[in-house]
Amino acid sequence: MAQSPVTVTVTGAAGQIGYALLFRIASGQLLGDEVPVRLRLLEIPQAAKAAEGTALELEDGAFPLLVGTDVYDDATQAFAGTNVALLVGARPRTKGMERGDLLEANGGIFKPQGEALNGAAADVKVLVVGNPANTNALIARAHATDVPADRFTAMTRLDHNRALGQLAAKLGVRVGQLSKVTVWGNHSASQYPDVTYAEVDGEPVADRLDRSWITDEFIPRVAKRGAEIIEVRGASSAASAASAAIDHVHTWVNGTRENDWTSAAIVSDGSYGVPEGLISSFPVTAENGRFEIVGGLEISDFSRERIDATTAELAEERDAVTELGLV
Ligand code: NAX
Repeated sequence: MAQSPVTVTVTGAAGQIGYALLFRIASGQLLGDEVPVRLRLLEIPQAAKAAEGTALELEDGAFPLLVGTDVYDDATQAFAGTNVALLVGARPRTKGMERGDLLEANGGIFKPQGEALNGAAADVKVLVVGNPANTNALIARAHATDVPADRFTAMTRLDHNRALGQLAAKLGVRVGQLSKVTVWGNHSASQYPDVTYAEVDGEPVADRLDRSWITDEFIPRVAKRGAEIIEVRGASSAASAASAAIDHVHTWVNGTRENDWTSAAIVSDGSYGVPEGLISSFPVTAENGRFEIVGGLEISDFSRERIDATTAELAEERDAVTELGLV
């Protein structure tokens, strides 16, 4: 029997990540090459026409799995009955903007989108990409009272993929040979990319990596890679961010490899000293459409210090949006 179409809503659809993302979803890379997809593009009214243009191009792509594309400037309509919600559109920090202003401006986006997500399908999965991603996810979750907490995630898969890329280059192996790399915490420069448990072809590699490379090169390079891309490319990461969003949802739906894990920011259950309710990146496995935090990892003092620092930043952001009445 033919599978019924899955509805995927992408916000910020006319932006640069949206443009890189939509064609990959339409080609079947998000959910699998046998799953028909119906796309919904949500934009602000000023950018809806550009999104209409992308919808025309999607039609011209003649994607066998694409059932159709609709453009909206209203979140309630765009999320009604949706199965996968990719929240990419956000308010960037502009010159002179304080952190509080940024959080408030994004609260103005993610609060109503959270409310609108109450009308999504019972199985909805939400990925927040728009920055500050973890805290925007926290805001949306607080207002989507009908949606179970475990459906809210924020994207640290790009950081995870960046960590894999750097480690593979250092060891002279393919990314596919690597497993058990983790990114902890916030999608910000405070994140902690962790190679303590990393393996190549199932063999631990921590002993082959000297501490100064980890501390002085690997961690800062991964954590500040976004700035490096802007410096070199002249624009922020787009195709790699879209690729990571595809990976995140594909893993969530289809599961992680055996003897491996990935990184995703999910609602903390209190594991590893991360306060319950914070949306923080953990090592996670996925099975039957659910993420689960990898339990029982021994945390060294070196790691503890870094996990605590990024967790403290997330707690500060949560406190700031609580004060602003956004959660
Ligand atoms: P762009 O500025 O190219 O596009 C953003 C789009 O969002 C615009 O078309 C805008 O009209 C739309 N938008 C704004 N408010 C909206 C709303 N209320 N509803 C629907 N659409 C709305 O940004 P782009 O480069 O595509 O980046 C999008 C977001 O991803 C940014 O917040 C960016 O910081 C964030 N990123 C997150 C990453 C992550 O790993 N979590 C990495 C890449 C990226 O930096």
